[in-house]
Amino acid sequence: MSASHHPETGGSRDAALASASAQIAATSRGAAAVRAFFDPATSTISYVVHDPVTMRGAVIDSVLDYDAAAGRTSTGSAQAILDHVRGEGIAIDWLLETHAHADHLSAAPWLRETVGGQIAIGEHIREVQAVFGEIFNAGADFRRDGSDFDRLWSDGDRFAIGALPVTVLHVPGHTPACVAYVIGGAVFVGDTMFMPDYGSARADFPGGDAGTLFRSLRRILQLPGETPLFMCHDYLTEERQDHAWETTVAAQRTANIHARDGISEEEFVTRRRARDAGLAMPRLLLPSVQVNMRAGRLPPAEPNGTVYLKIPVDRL
Ligand SMILES: N[C@@H](CCC(=O)N[C@@H](CS)C(=O)NCC(=O)O)C(=O)O
Ligand SMILES: [Fe+2]
Repeated sequence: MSASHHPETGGSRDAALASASAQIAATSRGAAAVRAFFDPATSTISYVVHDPVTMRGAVIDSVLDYDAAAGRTSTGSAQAILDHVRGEGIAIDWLLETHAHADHLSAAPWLRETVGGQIAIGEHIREVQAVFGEIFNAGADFRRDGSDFDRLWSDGDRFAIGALPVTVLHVPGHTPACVAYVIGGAVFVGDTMFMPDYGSARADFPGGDAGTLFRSLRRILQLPGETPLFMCHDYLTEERQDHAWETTVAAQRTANIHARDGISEEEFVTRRRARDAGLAMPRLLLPSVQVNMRAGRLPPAEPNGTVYLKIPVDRL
């Protein structure tokens, strides 16, 4: 990654951001069809985005349902995505992950089998694989070079979904590998910011960093004010009991409780660290990470044909 692409440098020398801004300005409103799928078990929002002209599409951050007590996976959430894709007649080219999720298993491999598409994530997934490969004592058969994924993105990478241009922004902080997808005129922000009244994602996972998260989040907020932003989670607030996942750059700059205009990096970091100190680990952290670091595939079955997930004791 060149210095001019690095999120920390920001400002006018940020070529990837300039490219994303130009793309947004050149895209007519509503060019991308967006359908959201809310998973109540993990408060995750998955998206199907497609180009209504060519009917090519992408799935972002799909969920494989997991009953931790029973050790059982199921595909109700992913089936809803599949039904939408088939019902609309969308040809899926991409199964996009914003990061290696720590709270749910990805359904990307199941969707790859059923609707097709290539599984893609940010190139810094290698750092996540190195850290968690060691924590899970994953052994030599676990490849830590990102090659379990079909495609790894660098900051500023561009591709297309049908006629919709896409720019990838590396937005680390919540995890080292987080990316945001600028698709046509909208941004799928992953776990960077949440709705204005909830603020931001936690930054206390291995490889996470609050200052880095602040710079990533503020980088996205340099995009044009009217740009729609789609969240990856919504956990509600005391005042708001209806789930919401869409806002704009301008709304975040005015009202985000952690990172609106005028809040310094130092203030953000102090507040973020204080909040993170009181958060419990996500309920599905251990099952999720050991699966998602393998691009959503389960570990290999043991000789009796059963797949086992590991629980590292007293490690986290
Ligand atoms: N209670 C949820 C929490 C999940 C969680 O920690 N989510 C991350 C994103 S992966 C986060 O940033 N949470 C912010 C917060 O809980 O305030 C669970 O157990 O799944
Ligand atoms: Fe996350």
